Amino acid sequence: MLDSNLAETDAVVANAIAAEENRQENNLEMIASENHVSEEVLEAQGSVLTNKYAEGYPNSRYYGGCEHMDTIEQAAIDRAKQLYDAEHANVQPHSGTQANMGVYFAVLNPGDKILSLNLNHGGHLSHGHHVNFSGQFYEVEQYGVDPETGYIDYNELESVAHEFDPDLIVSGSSAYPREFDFERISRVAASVDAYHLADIAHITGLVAADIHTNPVGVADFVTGSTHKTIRAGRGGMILTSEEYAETIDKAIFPGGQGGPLMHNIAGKAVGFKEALQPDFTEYAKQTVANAKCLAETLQNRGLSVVSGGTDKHLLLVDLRDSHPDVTGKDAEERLESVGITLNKNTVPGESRSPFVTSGIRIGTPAVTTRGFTESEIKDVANYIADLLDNPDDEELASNISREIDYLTQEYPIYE
Ligand code: DSN
Repeated sequence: MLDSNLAETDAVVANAIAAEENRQENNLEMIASENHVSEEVLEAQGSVLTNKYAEGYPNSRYYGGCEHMDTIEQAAIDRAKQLYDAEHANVQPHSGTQANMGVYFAVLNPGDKILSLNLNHGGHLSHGHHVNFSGQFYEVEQYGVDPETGYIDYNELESVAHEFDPDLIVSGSSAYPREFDFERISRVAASVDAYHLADIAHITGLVAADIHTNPVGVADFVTGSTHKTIRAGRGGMILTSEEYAETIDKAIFPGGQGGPLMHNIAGKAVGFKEALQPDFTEYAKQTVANAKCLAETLQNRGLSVVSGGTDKHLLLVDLRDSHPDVTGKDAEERLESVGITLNKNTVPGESRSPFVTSGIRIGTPAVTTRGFTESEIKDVANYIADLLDNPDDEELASNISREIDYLTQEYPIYE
């Protein structure tokens, strides 16, 4: 069995994997939460580690045969602590949402109160949205951005905090293009005797590279995904102080999860080592430079970018002023048809449904991994603007599609 080849034994899955490999190579991946990991991370994730159960933590497992698991998990923990200057790291959460769940389970009781950023203003489902467990187990109030500036309205946040009296305040987002003022949110949290959880899912790579403020040591808990800007194995992590180490570990296992996904933890360890190398800082800087260039070029073409730009790897385009008849869904589909993959996204003050939306979110982590700098990004921004201005022009679409082909061939992902 171990000698057989997937293409021979399961053509359905083998062909879909090959087709996906082809799609990633031949399209521009501009979904802000995605990236292309190294071949080494792929090797670790596709290994025999998937066979092993290792409930528990290094040197304290419920199963035998875990000595190699200990080596791998300890490497991931040590590297995460070094990257983020953290006293304690738990690398077992299966995803960023599971990491948030771990923190909630550790310090909240059902019915306790969470204050977080509104989803339409860039927040995340796991920060208390009613369709998610976090909105069902806890009482939730939200803060938002100033409609004029697109920046978080910290005065509103402060007054809502005093009125609502939360047990935990979440800072962090999946579509807010600006830095959070973590220190200010910690002060607000302290003033109402609440915990502060900073969810850095999207910016784990930028924080690791020291080009974004690090909330470790400022917030009580920091959660993140490990496969977005940090470009490591898929999953989540929690960073905290020694004070909360045991509570957090127990909340993840046995509290919220079973056996750790050791193949993913190996992928985290490998990606974290890559992120500790000097060239990762260059990558992270270029990712942000590319996002700023994209925002500026789109604005020069008359598009409205929420908050007027970005501090990070992503931007949010509000189509309502420039293209009132084009929905986020239309834009996503049209751009996908020429080889630019991004996602429709709600915008502050949204009136359309989340399946339609009035905006698009665009990210630069994956195209920067394949080697793009400002020069390619300017071309891509102009293709996006051209197509939004002329959505029915098939000749234009086919010219852009050809240009994307040239770009993807010039900058391959995997050899
Ligand atoms: N799905 C991720 C994102 O796109 O932001 C968050 O979970």
